[in-house]
Amino acid sequence: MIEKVLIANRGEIALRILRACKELGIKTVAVHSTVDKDLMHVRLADESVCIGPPKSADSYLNVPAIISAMELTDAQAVHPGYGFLSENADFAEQVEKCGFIFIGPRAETIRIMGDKVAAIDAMIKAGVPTVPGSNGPITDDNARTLKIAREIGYPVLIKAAAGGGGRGMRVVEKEEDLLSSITVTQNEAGSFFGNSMVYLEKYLGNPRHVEIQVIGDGVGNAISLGDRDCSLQRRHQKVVEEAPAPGVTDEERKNIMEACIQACQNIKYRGAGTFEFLYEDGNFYFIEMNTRVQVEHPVTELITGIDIVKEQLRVASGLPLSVTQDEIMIKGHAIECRINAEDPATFLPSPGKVNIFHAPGGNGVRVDSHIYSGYTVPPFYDSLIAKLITYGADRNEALLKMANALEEMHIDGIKTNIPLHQDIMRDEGFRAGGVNIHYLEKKLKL
Ligand code: MV4
Repeated sequence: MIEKVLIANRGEIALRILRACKELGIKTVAVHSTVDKDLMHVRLADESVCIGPPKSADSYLNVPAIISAMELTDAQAVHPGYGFLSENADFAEQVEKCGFIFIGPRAETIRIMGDKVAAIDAMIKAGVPTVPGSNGPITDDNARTLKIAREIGYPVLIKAAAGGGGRGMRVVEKEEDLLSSITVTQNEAGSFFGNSMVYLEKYLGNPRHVEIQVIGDGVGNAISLGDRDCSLQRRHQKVVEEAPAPGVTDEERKNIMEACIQACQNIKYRGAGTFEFLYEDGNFYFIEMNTRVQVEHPVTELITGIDIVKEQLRVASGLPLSVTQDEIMIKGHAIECRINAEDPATFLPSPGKVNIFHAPGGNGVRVDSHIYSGYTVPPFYDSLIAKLITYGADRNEALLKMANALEEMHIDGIKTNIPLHQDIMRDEGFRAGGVNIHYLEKKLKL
């Protein structure tokens, strides 16, 4: 097992990683910006290094500073968490070139998945179902482009190969608009991502966002921990996630898990990963793969009993996965509410001092949070301050526990979106299960 890990992140995920390291007897190094010296994981880490000023570009994204901190503390490996450098292939490559372990996939894998055209190509080869589309870049042969779009059928969606997470997309309703929209999207992609490549997909009108968690050992073995439904989102920010996805049949689940496992085996995938699908009328359509641990990983941990971060640390150490696929049982139901420091009505960030934090508890209640009474939420980073996760024998029990836990949770001093979550837990459509990606935004407009 790796002996010392540097945690190149902050907030709740840094604390989550620190806890997994401690359980495995791994020494920890926290790196932090000047405003983050009072973070909970910095206090709990064996060592800490200040890597720069508040702005992320100067600290959490500062590759030389992070690699220097690894040298200085003699850390063996770096865990990037989510966001920041977690899906930066150049960072992963530099870490390995300097003789350290990157806790995640090989740089080459990160690079392939960062190029959505290459990712889709890899999925088609592995037999993972994808959205009907161009299955390759749009060229300057306009006759060919028009033919492809006509075969797909309108509306079509133009996507940037370097995009993802909702950036660099444009819907085209009719043929007259296709070529001009492609030019606009190519130009935007060129200036946003430094890569103007775009591709086409059939635009799905009312899909759900259902994703599959996988873990590979890097030498050809891979397992899947099932699915999560993340359809409840606003402006591409997930608000509530749950596992398993309501209404997905056991057979649908088994088939899509098998396809994802096959894809991981094909590319000798290493570490934790997520296959993102659109799910419509009982069919899965691959859109993107995330090569990091995700914010919503706890719902999967609760329904499988597997600690995803510990598996990441095992695999990065060159150890086998702790379980085989036939040992994985999906049991019960879990729901996660992302608690943000934001105004529940305007969604504007609400940083500042937390005078009182009282966490809920009880059987089936998990709180992943770095905040404490007296902690000041800085304005420089993501507004996620806590994840409240409940687990029940079935979805209804998880919902009941969530409503109770939200009522017990008390955060005084800053505004939070707890009232929004309470409203969602009472919402009839959400309670019925299986709402699509537009549901929350439509509800909020009422
Ligand atoms: C789509 C789509 C409809 N049809 N692709 C948005 C983020 C990026 N990950 C992919 N996205 C979408 N791709 C096709 N062919 C609709 C979306 C989409 C979406 C997807 C998942 C979760 C929330 C979303 C919100 C708006 C649009």
